[in-house]
Amino acid sequence: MKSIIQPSLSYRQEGFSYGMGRMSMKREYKEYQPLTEETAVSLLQSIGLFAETDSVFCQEIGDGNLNLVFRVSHQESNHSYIIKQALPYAKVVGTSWPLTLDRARIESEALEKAYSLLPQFVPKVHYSNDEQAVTVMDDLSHLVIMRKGLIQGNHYPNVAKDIGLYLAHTLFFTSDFGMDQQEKKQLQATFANPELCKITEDLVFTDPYFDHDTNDFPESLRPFIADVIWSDRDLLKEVALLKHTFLTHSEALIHGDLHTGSIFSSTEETKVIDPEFAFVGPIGFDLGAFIANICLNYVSQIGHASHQEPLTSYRHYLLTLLEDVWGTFESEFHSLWETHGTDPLFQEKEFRQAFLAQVFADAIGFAGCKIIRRVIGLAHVEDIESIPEEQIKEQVKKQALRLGKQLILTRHEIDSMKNVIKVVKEA
Ligand code: SR1
Ligand code: MG
Repeated sequence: MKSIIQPSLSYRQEGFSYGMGRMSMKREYKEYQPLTEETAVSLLQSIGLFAETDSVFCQEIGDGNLNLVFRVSHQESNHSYIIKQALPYAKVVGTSWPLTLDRARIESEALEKAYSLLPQFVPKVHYSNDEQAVTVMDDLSHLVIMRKGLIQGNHYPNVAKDIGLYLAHTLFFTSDFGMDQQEKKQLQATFANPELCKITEDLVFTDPYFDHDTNDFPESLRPFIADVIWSDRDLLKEVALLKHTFLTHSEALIHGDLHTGSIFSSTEETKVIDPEFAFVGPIGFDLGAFIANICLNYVSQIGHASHQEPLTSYRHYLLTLLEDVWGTFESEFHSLWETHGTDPLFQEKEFRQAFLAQVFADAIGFAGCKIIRRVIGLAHVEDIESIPEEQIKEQVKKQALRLGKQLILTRHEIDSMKNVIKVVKEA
């Protein structure tokens, strides 16, 4: 549904009542209300981002699994904002899956934290309201969701280096290496996110390894999954170790869901969005999410032969993203550690190297789990699901499962991105 809201039609939602402008805001709302295209406009007028006399256009554009997303633009100047509102349930399943509204607070606070460190890599938050689970932020529609760009065969020369920098800074400065260790305990409390963590614990680490009713795969894949995944006891042990790391390693404030659908790109710009799964967790998890989604696109490319560039050449480009993200992350993290380390004992070079080697192994293991969940579990990826030819799609899913499993099982031996790339190519 699209709405053009003329000034004469401007509508004030019962429950929202504000004074003029942001600073004099007076909140008198009573209870949470899902926004409509009309009340979304009214909200932006109430907080002074648009005037009551402005003609604005509003559209609900959310295509994710969980939230409402409105784009509100000024008709004459085309200036626009995004309003994101959490629903009290998981949109992908429906009202039968209640979900905390606190994730909106987590998301806006995580965006603000990242903005304070790296304003070039995240949208600016203009307004947030915890009770209404609303965040108003920059509109990034001039950029493309990276996942969609990769499916079309686009190149983004800066994105992997930008993500490497984003991760090095956000993770270092929220870890016990780069911040006051007493304040970090407070950070853990602020970002306690048990319900969203539980989604990851179940959907990434547990359900895909059993014949669970949240799983979602074609029946034709069942014998393969039963044989290659469910009956491999070594694999189950390694996934259990990774799940335990996810549950217990409170290393830094992580994004928590850094797949290629959470990244906006162009040839010049990179912006990270959607940190509603943020919590203080293992540093390798965000790297693993990025690596997994590049690998998923890599295996899916055989089913998207329509673009200009030859398959081998585009795949080669995708593999350079893996080298760039890790190479940039590792050297920037080391350099921040040398110059901004807060604990003298942790400055020991061999400790730093040992720690980052563990982060690398974790990242590769988490990448394997995230590949497998996108084939067996709930919430798939467009890279694979949009393959038009069913037989190719099934082959790609099998290839992804073999690759995910191999990464998990060999993560302690493949100690460089060059070796990871070998595994990807062999799959
Ligand atoms: C019910 S939420 C399903 C998935 O969507 C999000 O993007 C997360 O990846 C989550 O696991
Ligand atoms: Mg998301």
